[in-house]
Amino acid sequence: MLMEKPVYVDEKLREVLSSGRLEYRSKALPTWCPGCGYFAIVEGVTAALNDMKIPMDQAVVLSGIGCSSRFPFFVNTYGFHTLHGRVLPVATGTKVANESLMVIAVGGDGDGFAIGGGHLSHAAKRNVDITYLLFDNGVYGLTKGQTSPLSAQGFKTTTSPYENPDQPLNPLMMMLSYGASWVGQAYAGRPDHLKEMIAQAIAHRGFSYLHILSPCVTFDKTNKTYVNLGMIVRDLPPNHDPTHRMVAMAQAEQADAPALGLFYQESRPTLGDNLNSLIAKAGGDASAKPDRRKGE
Ligand SMILES: Cc1ncc(C[n+]2csc(CCOP(=O)(O)OP(=O)(O)O)c2C)c(N)n1
Ligand code: SF4
Repeated sequence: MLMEKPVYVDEKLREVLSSGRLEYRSKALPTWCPGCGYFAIVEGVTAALNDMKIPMDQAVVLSGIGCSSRFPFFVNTYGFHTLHGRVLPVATGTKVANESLMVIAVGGDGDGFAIGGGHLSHAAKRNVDITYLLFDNGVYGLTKGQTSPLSAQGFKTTTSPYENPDQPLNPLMMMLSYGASWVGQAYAGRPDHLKEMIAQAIAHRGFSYLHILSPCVTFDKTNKTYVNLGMIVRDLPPNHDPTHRMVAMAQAEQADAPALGLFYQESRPTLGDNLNSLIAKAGGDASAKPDRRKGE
């Protein structure tokens, strides 16, 4: 039987150092708990930016509030740690103010689907040309383990010792019905695939929603753990057609066996395109807009 080659630390270190992706990491070391899935996401984002050769001064990483939202501190791009649940309006404003920026919004499932839930539909339907990376650990990590709208029914947490009575939202179904033009899912326990999905999401022109399953090793010992997720995640079927929303929804419905990959993609005008059309209709010249990068 063929054994998989073990990964040696010094080999891995050489590979990381020579890849150039550490340039995309800031000097601040992540403050996350050892084993948190978020380490794989910062690796994925920096590796994707490096592979895509996106200059650091053309990228901005924005976040809400939460363990996940500490993210901008750890990458060497422009960044802004905004208010709890408000990353999408800030990301929308950032993109409208400076179309040349590559905007990545990040945050937790509490940030995105509880306090920030009202913003999801608008960013998706307007097709703002940004990438939204949603870190789903199914719990409020920063505030020490309360349930989130994505917590499983029956999950016992610090503030629901008699079990969470609510059924979770289905985030992929929501984003598909809101009109997100790119919808995918990845898992922090599959870092190579995660990096590929982040790169695809960034490359898409329009609103990209990447749902990332990511264990909280401190406040969830029973539910979305590496062991449990590792047993239930699956690849999308090889013949999955990402141009059909209903086909994507059928996959999203199978939430007990989360599929990884690109669920849905369509090409349609972005918010920026539509605003430029409005400017033209009003007799203006969109190309005469000030170029922020030149300080105009
Ligand atoms: C307006 C407001 N309400 C509540 C809080 C407290 N708070 C901070 S982070 C957070 C939830 C964090 O959970 P999540 O977004 O899932 O991120 P995680 O910490 O799990 O990465 C809450 C409720 C806050 N900072 N601001
Ligand atoms: S509390 Fe949970 S989400 Fe927060 S850093 Fe620790 S493991 Fe990660």
